[in-house]
Amino acid sequence: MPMEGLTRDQIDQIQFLDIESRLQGVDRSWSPNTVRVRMVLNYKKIPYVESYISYPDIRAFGEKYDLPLNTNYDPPRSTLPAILIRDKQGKVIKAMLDSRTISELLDKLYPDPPIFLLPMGDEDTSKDGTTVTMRRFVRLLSPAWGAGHNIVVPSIPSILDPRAKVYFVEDRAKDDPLGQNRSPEDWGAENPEDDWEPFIKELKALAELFVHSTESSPFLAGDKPCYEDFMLAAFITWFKRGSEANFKRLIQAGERDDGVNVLKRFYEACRPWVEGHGEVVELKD
Ligand SMILES: N[C@@H](CCC(=O)N[C@@H](CS)C(=O)NCC(=O)O)C(=O)O
Repeated sequence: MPMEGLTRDQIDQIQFLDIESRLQGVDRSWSPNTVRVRMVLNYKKIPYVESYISYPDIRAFGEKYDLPLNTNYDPPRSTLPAILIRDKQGKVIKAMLDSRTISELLDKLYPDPPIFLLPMGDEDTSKDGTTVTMRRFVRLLSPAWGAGHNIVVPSIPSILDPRAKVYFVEDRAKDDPLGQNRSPEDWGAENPEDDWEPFIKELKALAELFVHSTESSPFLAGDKPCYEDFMLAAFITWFKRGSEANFKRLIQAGERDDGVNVLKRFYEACRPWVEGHGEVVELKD
């Protein structure tokens, strides 16, 4: 399987692999990692087909295509999203996982419109000091992700297909924040406000990145979305798919002093790319 030097004219089909759920239609896709790649494909208008894999089958998929393991897990394991790229003979000429690695490849193959727009560094580089940098964004998203974990993860088992639910509940019990092997369904604090209060604090800090948002310029870098917007929109989608009530409360944190909700505006602007779907095909050899 050639890894380097892939060109667009070699590509006959891109197949996007997402995680199965029991939700239907545009709601079927829910993962904060897979939705990012979906957004890249949709924003760049890259033709693709898609297939869904249930959690317990991800491992066999990874083995079949000899995908590198995701070392963030202990022990390392195969994860989604993944893509398979086929040539005109239907042969898989590239198989890869990891949302950022996939997005970088897609950006190289389909550079227009570009998605890596944010400058890297911490410093504010714009004249008015409002430029969002990649590091600044990640420094704000990470704690929000951590603080929201015990709110969103308990909502996930109920949206999974039955086999995936069993797998997920058993597997994630090992990560019980109290170390008691509890099902993730039980991870929420006894008083939900104990989870929400710190989460809202982090969300408000994130929402400050949109302080200069306008109707025509609702994204982190202004009027054009970038990869970090996709990270944030996918994160919000995770909450939405798990629980509409959680989503509504999360979005409330985006209310600015002038009454404009910058997170609502942002998410609405991202929705076409969150909800766009390729033709669903069976996973074949
Ligand atoms: N850094 C990876 C993370 C991917 C990841 O952790 N995916 C999870 C689902 S959201 C997964 O596939 N887990 C498989 C499992 O737990 O067995 C990426 O961005 O693609």
